[in-house]
Amino acid sequence: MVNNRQQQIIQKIFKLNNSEHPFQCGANLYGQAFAPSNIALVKYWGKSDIDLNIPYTDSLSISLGDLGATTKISIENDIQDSVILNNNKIAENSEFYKRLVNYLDIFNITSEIRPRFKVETTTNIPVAAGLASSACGFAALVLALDNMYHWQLDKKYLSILARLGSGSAARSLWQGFVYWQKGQDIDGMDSYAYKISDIWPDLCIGLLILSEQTKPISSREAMLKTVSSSILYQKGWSEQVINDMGLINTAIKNQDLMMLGETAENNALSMHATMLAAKPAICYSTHETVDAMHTIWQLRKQGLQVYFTQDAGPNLKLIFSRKDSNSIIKNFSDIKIVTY
Ligand code: 2P0
Repeated sequence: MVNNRQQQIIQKIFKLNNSEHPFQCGANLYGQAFAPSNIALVKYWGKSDIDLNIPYTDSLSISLGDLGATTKISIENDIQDSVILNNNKIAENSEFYKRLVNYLDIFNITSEIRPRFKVETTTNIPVAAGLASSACGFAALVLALDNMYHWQLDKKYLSILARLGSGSAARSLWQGFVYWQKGQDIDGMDSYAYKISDIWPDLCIGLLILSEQTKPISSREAMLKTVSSSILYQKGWSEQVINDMGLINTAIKNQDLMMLGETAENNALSMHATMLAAKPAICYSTHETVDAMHTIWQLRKQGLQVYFTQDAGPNLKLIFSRKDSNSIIKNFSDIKIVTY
């Protein structure tokens, strides 16, 4: 179902850009783009506006280099869109298909029938890593549309458009450290992300896949339940984010691994604490997750500077220094280290 408030955003952006309607601009035969996946060091958790994906708090992420999604979009000569993910055609009755088609529908701000599209996406993220594939997916789609229709939109507007698909997609348009400001406007026109700095050369991220079980609850659903029922969230999360944001910004400025790692780890654990305090409790950690946390804390006691962050799933992302890569691999043989 097309949401009018989302369409008002599209209208505003194209008016500000002095452009015609999104699908009435002259089109190339196809558009193509890559967007990196990102992981938050200060998490986005909870929406003040569910329709517009406006978050309650700011968030800050690090992008994952060449791990992400590449999307190609072209006109489909058919009565419906086709969606292909990693060479598999997606069924039209699946939630994934419906979410993508609904997203394309919001760009159709005229009364005419919009063109039908073929959307082909390939991802190179380890399938079970729980690496917010919706983030790089919607970011790559927006960039591919911009490329196909020559919108030439400012990245701030592309970030807003990506946000309408998935909140964390607002941050997937840049490499490096990216800041998503929640904004003040009730129409969401100032809720967008921007790059704050490059990743410092010595910093490493490792993906530790611990469980391939499907998630017990989607992050979208889990956010809603946490906001409505967790007193820890209601009384503490905003303050936690304000405090952590100050620390992470200082850590980035000073390239201080200990400050960055300790703050990101505490932020992730606090986010999960808000979920554990929801009614009923939401717990993404498995016993493998908890065992890995204890291993990391033990290694730290022994002098290895390694920290973790955890998103809406059981897997961990490790934060460490490049010079310690061999020690990390020795302790976590299956780890995938992101290269920049
Ligand atoms: C983040 N996560 O900041 C947080 C931390 C998961 C845990 O953003 O409903 O897929 O599409 O806006 O962006 C995952 O949630 O949710 C997420 P929607 P999204 O990365």
